[in-house]
Amino acid sequence: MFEAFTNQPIRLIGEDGSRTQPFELDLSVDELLQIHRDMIRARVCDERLIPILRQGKTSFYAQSTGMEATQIGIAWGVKKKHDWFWPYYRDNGLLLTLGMPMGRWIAQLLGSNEDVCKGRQMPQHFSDPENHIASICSAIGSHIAPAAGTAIAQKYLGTDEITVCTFGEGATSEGDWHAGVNMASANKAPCLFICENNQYAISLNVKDQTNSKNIAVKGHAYGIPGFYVDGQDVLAVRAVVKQAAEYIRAGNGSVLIECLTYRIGTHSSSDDDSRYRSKDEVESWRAQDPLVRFERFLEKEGILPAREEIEAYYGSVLAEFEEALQKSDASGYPTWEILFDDVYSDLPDHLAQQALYLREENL
Ligand SMILES: Cc1ncc(C[n+]2csc(CCOP(=O)(O)OP(=O)(O)O)c2C)c(N)n1
Repeated sequence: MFEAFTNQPIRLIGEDGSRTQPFELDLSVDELLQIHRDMIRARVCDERLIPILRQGKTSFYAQSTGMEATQIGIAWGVKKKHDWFWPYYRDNGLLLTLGMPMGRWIAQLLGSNEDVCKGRQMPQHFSDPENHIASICSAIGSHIAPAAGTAIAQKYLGTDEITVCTFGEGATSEGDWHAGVNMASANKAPCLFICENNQYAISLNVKDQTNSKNIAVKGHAYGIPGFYVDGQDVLAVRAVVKQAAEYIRAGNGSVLIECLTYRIGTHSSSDDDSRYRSKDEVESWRAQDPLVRFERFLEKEGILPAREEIEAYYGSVLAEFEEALQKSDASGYPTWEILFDDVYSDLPDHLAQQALYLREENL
């Protein structure tokens, strides 16, 4: 059992890949290797999306390199296609590991005809009802209260689903965050709030974001447990998320988890990070790569695949990416006419007239 409100982040694997404490591994070798592949898949896609952005195929992207242990650990601690998710725009590893097809994500980034929203959401504001992933909200913190509402509905309906809501540490300074966490807690709603603390809200360092010792302690204010976890340790994140999910499913109300991680890339495609952090700092975190740490662990356990096998997997993910990209691009792009679709079952007269006008103008 992990304790809430620890002073140090909960950790199972050290930098060198060895166990920091004795623990029983409740994952098979196949599962451990799948976690490794999930981390690689997230990393490859993230790196591949930068040139896609520079080629102008999409106009916005939020990188997640360095945050794979947090995001893949979360996905492995919950019940996929069962629990419901209110993620945020940087959750690339989470969406892929929850089962959202890569092609569906790429179509959303491109806004092509294959996109479920046909380009009517901002790029990287994905959704995937099939995998219980709600649409991304651009206004920071604005998805916390809807997540609390989802959890209250789950309790009311008597399901054994839980709601998982992720956000950056910047979101915890928004009024919406406090209202939402309070609402979930006061209703003893089955809601798991997870802060992916990557230490910067655009240019603002977490130390200037809050005077609290960390984010997890904010659980005290709402009477819910707050767990402080090493977000570079995929097994620790998965184990704490799993324990919290079981506690919530047993009817104990909400939980807050903070995963301490780092954003290696820039905040978004329109950010110059040299204005607010040093190269040395970025390099020191690059040296604490969660993927490398997990590989060291697998090596110590004697189950790390041969380098050629790992390289082959990188290649297969790249091939999957290129195929999905080409397929999405080839599906074409929506015209203005979709503006009038999917909102009303019977288009009101004034909109029908506007559509007619645009068609006559041959726009
Ligand atoms: C209500 C609101 N205020 C400001 C912004 C502009 N904004 C976009 S992302 C961001 C930083 C969010 O930081 P954090 O929650 O820590 O997540 P991160 O991007 O670091 O993963 C801000 C301030 C916004 N989208 N919404």
